Amino acid sequence: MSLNHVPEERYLDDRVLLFRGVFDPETQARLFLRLREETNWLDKTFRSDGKEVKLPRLTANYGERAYNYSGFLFSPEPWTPLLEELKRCAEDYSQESFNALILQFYRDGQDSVGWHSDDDPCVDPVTTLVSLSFGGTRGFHLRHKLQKEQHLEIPVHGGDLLIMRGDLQQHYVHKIPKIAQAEPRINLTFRQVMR
Ligand SMILES: O=C(O)CCC(=O)C(=O)O
Repeated sequence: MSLNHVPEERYLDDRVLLFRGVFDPETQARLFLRLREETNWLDKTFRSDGKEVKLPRLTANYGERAYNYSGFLFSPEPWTPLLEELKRCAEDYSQESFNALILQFYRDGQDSVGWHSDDDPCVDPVTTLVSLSFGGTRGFHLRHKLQKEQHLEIPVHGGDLLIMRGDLQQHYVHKIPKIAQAEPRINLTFRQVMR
């Protein structure tokens, strides 16, 4: 399918497309504040070695379908007008439609998400995700599941839109590692849940 917009950067045989500064600095800063205030953020815990451990970030799920995300079953909140507007933007850039959204709030450099792929059973193996970022810059790392030396770090800034598509989730994992210092950052990933 042909795209409406031309990406500034392409990686991994066009399975990762990056559109820089889709939202100008003022707009992305305003959207960051609205998303921080208007989202029903959850402070989740998981069990590790018999202990309750906090997820190192706040998280939320909106949309039409429950999402089974890395072992957490979310009950989604309904779309808000703001999230519907951002969904339309994600759909315009990707030429795909989405029915679920996961939001992550990295409060500082100690918040992170570990290596994972978005290949949960509720999504198709060949799928498109659109990731919108607001606030501070973080390094988005991608690594091949088998050839671990195939490792890429892409700095993602507030206002950028990143598409992951094709069979990327089958072959690559991604993460946002901890860093010493970072401004707060909010990330939205729009997804199509099938089951
Ligand atoms: O914060 C990001 O850019 C990535 C978020 C992510 O990996 C996820 O929501 O599954």
